[in-house]
Amino acid sequence: MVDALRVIRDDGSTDPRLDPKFSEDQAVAMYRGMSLQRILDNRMLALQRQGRIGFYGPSLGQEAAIVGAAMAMGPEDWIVPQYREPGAALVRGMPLKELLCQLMGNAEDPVKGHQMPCHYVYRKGNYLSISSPVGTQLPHAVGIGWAMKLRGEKKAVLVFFGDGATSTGDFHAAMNFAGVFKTPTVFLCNNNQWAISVPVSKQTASGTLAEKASAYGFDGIRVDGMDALAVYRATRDAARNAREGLGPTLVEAVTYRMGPHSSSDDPSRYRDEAEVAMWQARDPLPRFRRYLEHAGWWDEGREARLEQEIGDEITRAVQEAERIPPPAIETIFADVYAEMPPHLRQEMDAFLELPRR
Ligand SMILES: Cc1ncc(C[n+]2csc(CCOP(=O)(O)OP(=O)(O)O)c2C)c(N)n1
Ligand SMILES: [Mg+2]
Repeated sequence: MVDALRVIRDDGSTDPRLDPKFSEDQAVAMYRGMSLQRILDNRMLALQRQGRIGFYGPSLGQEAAIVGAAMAMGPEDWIVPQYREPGAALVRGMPLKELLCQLMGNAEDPVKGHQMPCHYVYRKGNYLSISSPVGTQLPHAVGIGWAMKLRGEKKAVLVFFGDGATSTGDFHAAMNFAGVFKTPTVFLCNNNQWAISVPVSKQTASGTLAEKASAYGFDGIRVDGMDALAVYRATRDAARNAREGLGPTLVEAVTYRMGPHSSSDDPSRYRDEAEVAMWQARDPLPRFRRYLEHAGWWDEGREARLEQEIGDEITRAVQEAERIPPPAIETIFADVYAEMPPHLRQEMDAFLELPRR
């Protein structure tokens, strides 16, 4: 791997120059966030196979890059997700049940089933709704940052995207605009080596993704994305600079998509198992656990209790969400206009007539 910022060493000790010096509570909260994301992923993939949810996109292997970055942002900042970051929504305080309701598209889904499953939104936590087209969230995030700047607010925006998104026109437009207007944007590229079946080597001829920032006139930094403290450190510093008016930063988190692209994908069709095994040895969870153990904050007992607690929490949320009925038919026609125009009302009335006929 090309040189990347690392904080947690193999033995669980940290680089003293870069260690963010967490308290035990902060460190455990970070591990909890990553474990929640991991256990949730496995449970949701199983739920999808049982036909209880329609679709799921896991983030197996990317927990450090997602939770580490989200925890580095302040409560007033905004998070603009890609589609693999329920872990970041949960960090912002989204209740697990609400997340499950979104996956089921039921009556308590905040977007009433109008979005695809896995397209969470958590307005209270400044967590923007997800856009399916690759890369379109990048100009959105720059626009939000620009608005903050025009209003004189000292806030920052964190935007997540993948290595594949760096090949889109939206990436270049967003990076260029952010550089010229010095918007308070933290570009967090999750370089997980694959864009469905396209490897990163076919995505770019650049040596790294981070170096693309220099063409737009700002800094790019490459971090070990399997090291939550390294991601936290780089994101926290970038967000601080953004709030201080110093402009954007591109953070390339080098990770690996250990699982399938989504519940509709079978990666054994296009990639070598040996590659997966190589990256599994760098799994961000055992890595962080070694850091906790080295600090004297963790043991088998705490691990077992955490797993049990998270498992029970997810079970409760699933049970509660499954009791909620689908959204009312009328909701299909709602939320299009502030006030429903006559032609739409006519369509709705005709539609509601159907079952009666
Ligand atoms: C504009 C557009 N083209 C194609 C797709 C289909 N698609 C969905 S995700 C994806 C790959 C994205 O890869 P990357 O940006 O590396 O993110 P990752 O899935 O690896 O997290 C593609 C091609 C899409 N959603 N939008
Ligand atoms: Mg990718």
